[in-house]
Amino acid sequence: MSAFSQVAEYSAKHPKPADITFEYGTAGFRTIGVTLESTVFRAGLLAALRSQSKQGQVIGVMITASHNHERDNGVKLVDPMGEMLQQSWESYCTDIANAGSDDQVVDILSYIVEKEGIDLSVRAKVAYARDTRPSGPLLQKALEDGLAALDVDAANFGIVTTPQLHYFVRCLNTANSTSPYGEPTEAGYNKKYGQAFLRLVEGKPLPSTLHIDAANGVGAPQVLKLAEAIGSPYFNIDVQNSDTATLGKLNIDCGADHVKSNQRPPAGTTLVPGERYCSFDGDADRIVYYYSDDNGVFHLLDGDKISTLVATYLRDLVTAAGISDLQVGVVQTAYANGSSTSYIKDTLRLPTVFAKTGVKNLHHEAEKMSIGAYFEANGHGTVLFNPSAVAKLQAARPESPAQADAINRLWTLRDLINESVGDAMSDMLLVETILICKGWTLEQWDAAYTDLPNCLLKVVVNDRSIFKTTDAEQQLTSPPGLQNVVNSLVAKFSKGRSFVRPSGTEDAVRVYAEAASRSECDQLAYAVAGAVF
Ligand code: 16G
Ligand code: ZN
Repeated sequence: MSAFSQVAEYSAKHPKPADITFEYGTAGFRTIGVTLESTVFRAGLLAALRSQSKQGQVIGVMITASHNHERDNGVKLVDPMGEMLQQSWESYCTDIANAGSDDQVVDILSYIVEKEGIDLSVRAKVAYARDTRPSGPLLQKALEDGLAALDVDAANFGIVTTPQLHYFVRCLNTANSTSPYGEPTEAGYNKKYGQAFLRLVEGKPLPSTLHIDAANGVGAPQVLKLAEAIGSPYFNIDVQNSDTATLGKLNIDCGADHVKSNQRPPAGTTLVPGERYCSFDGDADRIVYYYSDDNGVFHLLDGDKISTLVATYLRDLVTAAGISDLQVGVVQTAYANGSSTSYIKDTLRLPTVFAKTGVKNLHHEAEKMSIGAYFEANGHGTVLFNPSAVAKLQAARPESPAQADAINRLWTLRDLINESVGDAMSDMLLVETILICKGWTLEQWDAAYTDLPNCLLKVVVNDRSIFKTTDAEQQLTSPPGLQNVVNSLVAKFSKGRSFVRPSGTEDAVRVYAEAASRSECDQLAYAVAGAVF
């Protein structure tokens, strides 16, 4: 019996909509949820082959559309260390998702087996989960059919955050290694991160209740479980927008994307000066903080502010540890506010590089650094310690109690950080730890630098594929001549900067602009958008 003998029969239960072309984009497939049945079924088949190509290591499949509308859904594959699927496999995903017939699905599987030299006798293992979206159960069933068609050893992790699934995958694949990542359960996740937090804050509770906007998504129940594991009085939180049961509420007028994009609090939240607020997105892999000053002015602490806070803390710890050749670096995207980049370069004196938008791109750049902090301005990011940094920490011989303490803290921080992917809950604990250790309010954190006024516009064009970029999306190479027009517009404004890039998730082009004043920034953005249109 051929390994694929059951595939066509199962595939027939999940026919591809004839009129849709699917693409494995920046964060996997993402579109209207109910149209994704065939795609998710086929993603299950590919996850099986990917696992076999990785000698039976566990591959993850997450069904989510993150911050997007509740009617949308998506699916992405997670590689063995919890990182995004290797880029060379993305085209296989796109090809199989668009196969026109069940037989063609089988042909593509056979082609991949041949091309990748896959040993089909290896038992495939897949771990999967989903968020709270209404189309989730339907898509989960399609996925389970895909896994059944290839007789995969499958583990359902239920309704969890995207970073929790990434964490489970890494735990499962390191379970028998010399450095297991943790227990692959929700309780194991809460224990690992909660205990690291408690060790770092040394018995100091949060200075005041932290108000968390959970976007009416999966972060709501999960952060409550985390807080319970940490225990009172150490982690007092108030979770708002926690209604995952009522249809139509997910990400609507709330959540990290709403707060960052509109630069205002979630609808219905009146900020009290002196209180602390943060927002997750719908699958809890992004976080932003914010507060109101005494004059009622809203202040956003976005991914750039988080990365500078974290990089400063790590740099100071490395210095205190007396490890001279351990370098902290920062990875940003073109969306990083110009003030943050200047602050990292000129004040912190840390190396910084730019990567293309999308977590996988930042992650790969951060891997090249000893300790690499990467954050998108939208609040998605984490910190990676590469093997050489780990070896240096291991070899470090403290010459004073202060050095011993700093080395110990760096080790414990590694346990607090979800290195597999950006994680709102782990990042929240990291920020809270640093603020407690420094005795800082959000206002004190915010004082490091002042963001330049900035603006992001979406321009719907006939064909976004003609927009091609280089230099981490900061320059256009196509359409010809457009970059020169952008340059001449930028030159007219004080501290002006602008770039144009095609979206990786929507059929549109994005225009970003910043300048010395709000009115200059808006003028620049609309002038560039006009040139694009
Ligand atoms: C995806 C990315 C996010 C990025 C966004 C850009 C992941 C997990 N998510 O949501 O990091 O900021 O796409 O969207 O990589 P855009 O290309 O439509 O502007
Ligand atoms: Zn997300």
